[in-house]
Amino acid sequence: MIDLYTWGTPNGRKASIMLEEVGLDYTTHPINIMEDDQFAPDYLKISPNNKIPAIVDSDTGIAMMESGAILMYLAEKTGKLLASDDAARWQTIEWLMWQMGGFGPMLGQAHHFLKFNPDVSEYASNRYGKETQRLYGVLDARLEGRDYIVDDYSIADIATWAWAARFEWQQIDLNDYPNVKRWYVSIATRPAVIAGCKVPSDPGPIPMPA
Ligand SMILES: N[C@@H](CCC(=O)N[C@@H](CS)C(=O)NCC(=O)O)C(=O)O
Repeated sequence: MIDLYTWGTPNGRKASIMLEEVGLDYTTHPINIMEDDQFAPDYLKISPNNKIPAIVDSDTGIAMMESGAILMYLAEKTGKLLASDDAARWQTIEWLMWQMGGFGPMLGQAHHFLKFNPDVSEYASNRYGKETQRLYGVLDARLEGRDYIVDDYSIADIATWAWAARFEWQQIDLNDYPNVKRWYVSIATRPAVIAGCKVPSDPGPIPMPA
């Protein structure tokens, strides 16, 4: 049994989509980051960086923060969504790290400077807007001639898709990135993705490109 501590954000959804995909039983504990639940002393024992998501695995006693590590942990635990042969395994980890180091943090800044505070700094809006477009271009090139980021659907797709699902906030028209659009739509219709996006509460339909 897994205890999942989460909120309805891209990083949180990586964990809930993964739990739905691998079919593990889990209990959801909402951590309302708008009300500072992430700073509660009890939560810090599980997630010392004050962020969601986090998990506790009662089978092993392991508590874990950081969505990328959680995806790798659950993949190893279940033998799913992380290839076992060396080349595909390392490519999956490579693209997961690309998401964790670039496609997540930069798009997160785009949310601040394109959606929530578009007038506070022209420099920041330009910087994160352009970097977001560049990263979508990198993803589009990677997906040329491929169904998924590596060979089969994997934790790299889950991690990246969860951020692409906020394309509207990032002022991205997926029609400008046709390979990303095809990949995005195919993942958006997976039952586990639809279920994982309703954790901890249902925000309504997954955004779809025009
Ligand atoms: N690198 C971390 C980032 C986690 C993160 O930034 N979580 C956000 C929600 S998406 C959060 O908890 N924000 C609350 C805050 O910043 O106080 C991960 O991938 O798990």
